[in-house]
Amino acid sequence: MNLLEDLKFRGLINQVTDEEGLEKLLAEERISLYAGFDPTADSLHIGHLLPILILRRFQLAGHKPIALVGGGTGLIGDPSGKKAERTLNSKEVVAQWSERIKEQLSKFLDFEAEENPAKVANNYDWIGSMDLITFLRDVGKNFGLNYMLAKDSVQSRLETGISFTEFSYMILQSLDFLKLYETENCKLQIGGSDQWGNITAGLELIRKSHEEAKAYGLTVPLVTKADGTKFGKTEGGAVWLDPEKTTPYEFYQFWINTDDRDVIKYLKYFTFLSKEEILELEKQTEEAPEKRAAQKALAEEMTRLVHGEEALKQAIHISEALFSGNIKHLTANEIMQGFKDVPSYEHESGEPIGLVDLLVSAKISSSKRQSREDIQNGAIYINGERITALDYVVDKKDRIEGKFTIIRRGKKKYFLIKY
Ligand code: 383
Repeated sequence: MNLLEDLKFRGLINQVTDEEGLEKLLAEERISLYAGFDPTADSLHIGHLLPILILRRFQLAGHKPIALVGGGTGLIGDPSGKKAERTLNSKEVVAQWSERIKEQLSKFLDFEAEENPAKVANNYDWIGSMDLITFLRDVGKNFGLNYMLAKDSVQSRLETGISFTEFSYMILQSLDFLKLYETENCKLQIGGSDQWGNITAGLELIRKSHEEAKAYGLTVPLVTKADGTKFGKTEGGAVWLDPEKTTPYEFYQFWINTDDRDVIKYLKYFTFLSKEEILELEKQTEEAPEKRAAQKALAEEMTRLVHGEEALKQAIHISEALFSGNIKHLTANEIMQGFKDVPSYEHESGEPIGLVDLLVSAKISSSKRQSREDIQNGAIYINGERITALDYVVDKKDRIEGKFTIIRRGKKKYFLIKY
């Protein structure tokens, strides 16, 4: 299967400017292509993954990907797909976020590849130093007001309001495409479906600047969920690629929880499993959905891809321990990930403390009487082991790596005692 056929099988193509032309080009040459990412936070999230992985798919097929960090455009704010004007972040903050995002992007691409090494670029390098007269004379002249006003990103904001700043954004992104076309012979820009307007504006600019030029745009679909809720959000908010913000365990859990109706689509979108492997998992999901083979494969592939083999092993270890209640063998690091959101109590003195008292202080049981009842009923577990002795004293021996004691009340309610 060639690259475009594979992308089609995976349902990854939303729109292409000239599919036949692109197919021919890809068969003839090793091309450079790019996708842009604005530093609007200190990390990318899974909403950014599809285009990043498309860059990788192109690289695996022999082409040269350029990941562009919008250090300049991030200071302006893309109105595409946004209902309201953005608040501006300071230059220092955007510069700092640009660095982190550049590092994250780099993990997915190969900079050492002999024939087709990846590149990263930052549009602050050319936008940051451009003077106003040059911008208005050399760039702005190519954009008709009617053309700009007709764009979805502008139309959808005419009622609610859009500043001149955000209105101008498409010109900057177009300039990037032209710049990369001229300096890197970059002939294709990819992005999410929200980027179609900006990408085609860039193609216009390239056409106007170079008569014979032929460049292309391709967008990936918006990832949807069968239950109608927004993809990539959990109760805790966005699912980040930064392990400090979303732990590998949480990341793994996010994918494991995929609905049967979505899981095959996500395997196609996000993983590098082959068509045959995916079709096999599809069959297994139809025949034995309760085994969740497809969800497991998805969670494994994604966690390995984003966080690496070691983090994947930990995530599986934590998931199995929490599922079985047998948590004795978790390391402190694994506990921190797995119990990030459970209620915790700091036992400041660190002195030995009677279990009855501890349950009350940590608000695990509502009173001493309740606390005794809970223990006698066999509802209390320390590090996975049931404790029924009323005179049990919690001390050093109960601390995992000297840092935590995990108390469970009933089937599923976990509490973390920190020292
Ligand atoms: C900036 C300069 C360029 C080309 C692109 C850009 C960024 C672009 C944008 N993209 C989104 C972002 O940065 O705002 N104007 O958060 C998202 N992308 C990708 C994809 C997506 C888009 O980074 O659909 C989701 O991830 O295109 O919303 O020269």
